Amino acid sequence: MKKQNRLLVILIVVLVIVFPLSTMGRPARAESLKAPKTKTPTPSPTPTPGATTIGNIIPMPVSITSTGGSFVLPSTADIYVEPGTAELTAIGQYLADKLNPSTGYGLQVLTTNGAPANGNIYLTTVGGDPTLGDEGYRLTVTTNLVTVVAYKPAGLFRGIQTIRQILPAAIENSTLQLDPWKMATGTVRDYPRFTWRGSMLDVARHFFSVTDVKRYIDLMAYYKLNVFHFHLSDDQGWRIMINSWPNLALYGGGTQVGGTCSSCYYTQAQYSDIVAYAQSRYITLVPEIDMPGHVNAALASYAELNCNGVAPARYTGTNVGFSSLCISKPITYTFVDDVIRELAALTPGAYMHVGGDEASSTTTADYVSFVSQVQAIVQSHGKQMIGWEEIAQINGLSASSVAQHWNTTDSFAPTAVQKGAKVLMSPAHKAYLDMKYYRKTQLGQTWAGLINTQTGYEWDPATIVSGVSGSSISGVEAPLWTETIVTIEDIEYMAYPRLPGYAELAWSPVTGRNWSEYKIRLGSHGPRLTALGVNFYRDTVVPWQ
Ligand code: TNX
Repeated sequence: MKKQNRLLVILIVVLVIVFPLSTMGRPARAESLKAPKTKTPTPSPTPTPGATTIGNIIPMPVSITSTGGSFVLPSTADIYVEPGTAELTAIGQYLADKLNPSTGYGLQVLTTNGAPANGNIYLTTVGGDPTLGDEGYRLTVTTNLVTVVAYKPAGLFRGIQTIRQILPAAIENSTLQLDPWKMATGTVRDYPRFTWRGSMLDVARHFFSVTDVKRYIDLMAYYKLNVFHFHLSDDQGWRIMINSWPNLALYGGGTQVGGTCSSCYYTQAQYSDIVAYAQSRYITLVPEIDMPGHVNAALASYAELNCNGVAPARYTGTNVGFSSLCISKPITYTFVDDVIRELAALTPGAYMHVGGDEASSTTTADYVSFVSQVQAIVQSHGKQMIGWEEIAQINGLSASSVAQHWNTTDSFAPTAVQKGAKVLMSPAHKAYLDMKYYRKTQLGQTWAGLINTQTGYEWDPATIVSGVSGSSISGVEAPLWTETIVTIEDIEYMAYPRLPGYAELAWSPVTGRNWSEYKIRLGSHGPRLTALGVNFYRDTVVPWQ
């Protein structure tokens, strides 16, 4: 007997002793007959030559243990969930939809009680560890089975992104690719550092279709982001139909930076479709109606909202800080109440973003009076207020309100914390996706500085503002303002590769995080982003594969 064959026989004997036949589940499929079904993850006894370790996951997981073997997804594989869980079936289907185009395996979502036969993927909340939280998960890859266990469905969804990332990059192609689909064996134990890990998209300066918005959301999901902040109104356009004030969309939605824009708003049905799309990716949508400044589109749509009763022309430039709602007029608050009421009814998430930035044509006294009333309106509709950090100036700032830090100095972030509110970190010189990478970058702005991929990554949300740390930080958000951004390709160019870095700042433990290691991991995502069709910027500080 050849040495190799002898080893194989010894191995089979050892396996039969360790796993008696009576404990085996229903018959395993042909390609995995030799291997026992494992209920408890155990290190692979047969390291496969050439097998790698589990790596190159963004955001970096809390802990990874590699066991040196490999799992090869067989063509017969399916995805198993516990019966009676429509939500888990939907999560399984999301994974199937990601894996089927490139593998051609036609993975189906089937139900099981307990672990399925070898050669499958198993997603379960049975035995999920509550200490890992709502988004935590444990992924175990043995030579036989891929298992994600999570306390909540959201954790399974996050774990699925890890499965995608430890498969070969070609898995993300939308057309049939060559197998084998090999994954390194081991265990990933993971949960997020912050509960708010977001990105904002400005659809007011330039309008983007429902398809584009969904594309943005789906790419966010790949990096485990969980909040989509939707900047729906600004001087240049109003993008959501409000039934009680229809001209906001019908007239105010007719312009964008540079000129007119035909029907550039979302119907309420389209908005709800986007909300549901985000929700199915465990991403909470936070709508923003910017006020009392950044309201020229609204003022142009309704003369009565202006202090002088005269509607200004619509605006298609890029200046900021010139418009304001009329703080002293009662109809202003009827308007705010109607808008927030309609939006709150369409929005399952807890937060309403009310803007509040750059209200330089409003006096501080008026600003404070206005935002105080807006906070009460938001709360009367059962929601919590979030606004840009200037909102921290109001006297009765609720502990449930959130101030979004965006200035390049500490600004009002410390004030918000002193008043017991939380701060969301979006410092413009670190986290603004509309800042140019380099002086010569064709798109974007420079007012907050140049932000290459390294600058965007090398900061910590817990130390960026003095005195604002620990539990007073709700998380990290990277806003993409679109004065210079016109197409989805532009969006992708500015967001990638920086957004994965912000996702890591928001998810991964700070200890052990460093650019020299991250840039290599990010470089390994080049083929993934290519397979996903992302128009990413090949920043030369990253060693792209
Ligand atoms: C500042 S950041 C703004 C936006 C602009 C952006 C451009 C903030 C709260 N306001 O109105 O679009 O700069 O970078």
